Amino acid sequence: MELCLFQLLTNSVIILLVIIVSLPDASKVATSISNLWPSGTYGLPRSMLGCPQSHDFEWKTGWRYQDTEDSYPNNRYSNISFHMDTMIWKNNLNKTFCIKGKNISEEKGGAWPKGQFCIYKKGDCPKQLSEGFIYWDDEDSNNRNSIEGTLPDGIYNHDTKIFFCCRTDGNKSDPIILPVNKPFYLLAYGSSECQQVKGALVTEEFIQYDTEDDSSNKDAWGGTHPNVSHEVPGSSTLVITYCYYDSKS
Ligand SMILES: [Ca+2]
Ligand SMILES: [Ca+2]
Ligand SMILES: [Ca+2]
Ligand SMILES: [Ca+2]
Repeated sequence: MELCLFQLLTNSVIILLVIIVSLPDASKVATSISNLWPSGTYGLPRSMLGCPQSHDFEWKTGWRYQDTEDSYPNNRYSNISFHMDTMIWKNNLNKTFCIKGKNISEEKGGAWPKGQFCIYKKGDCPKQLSEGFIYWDDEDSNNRNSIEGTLPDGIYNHDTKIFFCCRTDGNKSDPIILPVNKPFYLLAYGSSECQQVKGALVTEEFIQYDTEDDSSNKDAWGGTHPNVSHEVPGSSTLVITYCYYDSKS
């Protein structure tokens, strides 16, 4: 009888241990719903509410004033929904960026998750993201392009060439995990459809850029770049899709 009781107790202890060991580690769970931005250096469009949150790094900001077409100018944006920290006039625009530098402590953010989206390039593209660019042929006459602060990698003279890093190997409808406690932007890749993000409502927004009307318009894009198209085939007007993410709660 005593032996039986001992056996019972021993079994109970073993079962309890098995349960404890198989319970998820609280710290691991916390990491998997991370509030950390992926490692590396890169940029995002800045929302009207500022840069996304950060822990062990600071977002630097900068802006690019783009002097776009002056003749019958037609810059536009998605006025039903638009949250970018950007001034858009018919003939010019000024957009701002959030640029992530290196983490202050060891990099803990991990890799960008598998998906289909683009971000601005700053230094080397993060792992698994490939590089591309968009070139805007800005106004040729009396061009007043200007810059200030920290910008994505690019060429900022009388025209604008900006480099991007895109991840292309996932499925847009499989939500990826990113910090959603402050709104942020990604750029759409491949089509105007946006990547889904866990816990966030996503809105497709756009900017239509009226680039130089001259017949020698030099608008171009290459490599792995965000979704961009002419407003009308062959027109000197570019449309780019921006994805705005806001927490569901
Ligand atoms: Ca202009
Ligand atoms: Ca030009
Ligand atoms: Ca012009
Ligand atoms: Ca044009």
